Amino acid sequence: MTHSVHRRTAALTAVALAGLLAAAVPSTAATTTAAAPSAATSPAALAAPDIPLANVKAHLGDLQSIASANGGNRAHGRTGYKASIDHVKAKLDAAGFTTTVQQFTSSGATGYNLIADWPGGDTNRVLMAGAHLDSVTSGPGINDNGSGSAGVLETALAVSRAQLNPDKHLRFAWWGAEELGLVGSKYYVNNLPSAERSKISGYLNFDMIGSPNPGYFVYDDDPTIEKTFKDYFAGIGVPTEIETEGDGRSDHASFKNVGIPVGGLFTGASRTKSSAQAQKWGGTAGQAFDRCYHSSCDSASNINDTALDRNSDAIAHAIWTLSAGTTVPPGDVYENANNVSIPDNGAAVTSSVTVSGRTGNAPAALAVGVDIKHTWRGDLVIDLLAPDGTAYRLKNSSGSDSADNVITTYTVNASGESANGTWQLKVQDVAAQDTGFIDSWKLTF
Ligand code: DTR
Ligand code: ZN
Ligand code: ZN
Ligand code: CA
Repeated sequence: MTHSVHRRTAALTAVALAGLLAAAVPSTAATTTAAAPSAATSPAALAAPDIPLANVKAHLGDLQSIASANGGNRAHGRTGYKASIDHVKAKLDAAGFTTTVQQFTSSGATGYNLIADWPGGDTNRVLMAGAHLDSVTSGPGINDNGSGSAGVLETALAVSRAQLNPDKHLRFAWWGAEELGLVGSKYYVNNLPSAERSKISGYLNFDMIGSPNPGYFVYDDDPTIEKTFKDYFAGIGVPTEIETEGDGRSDHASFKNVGIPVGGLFTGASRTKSSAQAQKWGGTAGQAFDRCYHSSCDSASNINDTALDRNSDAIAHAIWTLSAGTTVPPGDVYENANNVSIPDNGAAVTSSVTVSGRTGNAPAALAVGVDIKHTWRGDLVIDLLAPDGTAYRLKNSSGSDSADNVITTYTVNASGESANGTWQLKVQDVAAQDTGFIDSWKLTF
């Protein structure tokens, strides 16, 4: 994916105006801030497509038919499970994925994992998404976990339709024998060479995403992944809660146990929806999120379409967003070229840039380029202020430094700061005589 780098500086009129304002009215306020130009149009991640609910439902219908034709279930070691694997594999092969069926044995029966790699992307940075495809023996397992399997499948097919070419390599997985104790995903991780494990930047898990009396729960294992999902739901006005019952209870645990960042979504199982939850999500208080959990009634009618639709779209949002890479290649510049006068031996002044459209935190080596025209630069104290107000000292005053101008680039470890927001350069002249102004400054990510 090529990133266009844009350098944006404010129009000259704004520069003249800011200069006049600052000069004509020595600031009595604590700081004078030049108007921040609109941020450089950083290459935001491509927006994910809508995942058609009808397509996801069609996959659930297929899985229901498979269960009905194979003794009423799709459990590990039963014919219904292998038929499910074959069905999903065929769709992915037809869509251009490179598929692998990984066999293992559990409880005396052969189990199968299906791995589907989307060709392209940096194979040293792999984003994975998965769902267990097996049901319990007592029923067809449409919500648990046809829903997650279908949502991941349709997202993978959407990647193919879009011919997505993300920074990261995409890998999708459908696990066997989860109901026997995460057997398939554990087998996959345990048999993955450590060099391959270290390439996995994150694993997203989807186990029960269409519960009939749904809640909207987000795993809180990794902050970046959690935020990606929470931002999505906030964007569609749906409140979420942190998933609290899941630790160790689904396939993400296999990845988390070896230190891979994980996240995921869940709409609830046998726990009861509270009144407060019914208030915010609708549905029925005092009733289980899924009354058919692990039961024969977990069939195609045991699905809430709105929850399935929202969560499927959230899967696509996370895939598109997190595969775009957490940092845009160096060279993405955010600049403010407004002149800001620095009062002699007076209050600090600031100049700001607004960063938006980035994901995650700022880099550990954030380049802060400054161009300050000022005689006897030893008068000056310079700080970088992060969006949350954290100050990073760039330069202390130095009475003996009589040279003119500060035209240099500082490197700041800003990895603890959210990249997006308004960053400020703060400059104060702390000694009488000699004056100057901020000519321009910039952040380079
Ligand atoms: N272990 C899943 C269902 C399940 C129960 N609680 C959670 C929390 C988070 C994810 C999944 C689950 C199963 O029975 O397949
Ligand atoms: Zn289950
Ligand atoms: Zn499950
Ligand atoms: Ca001075």
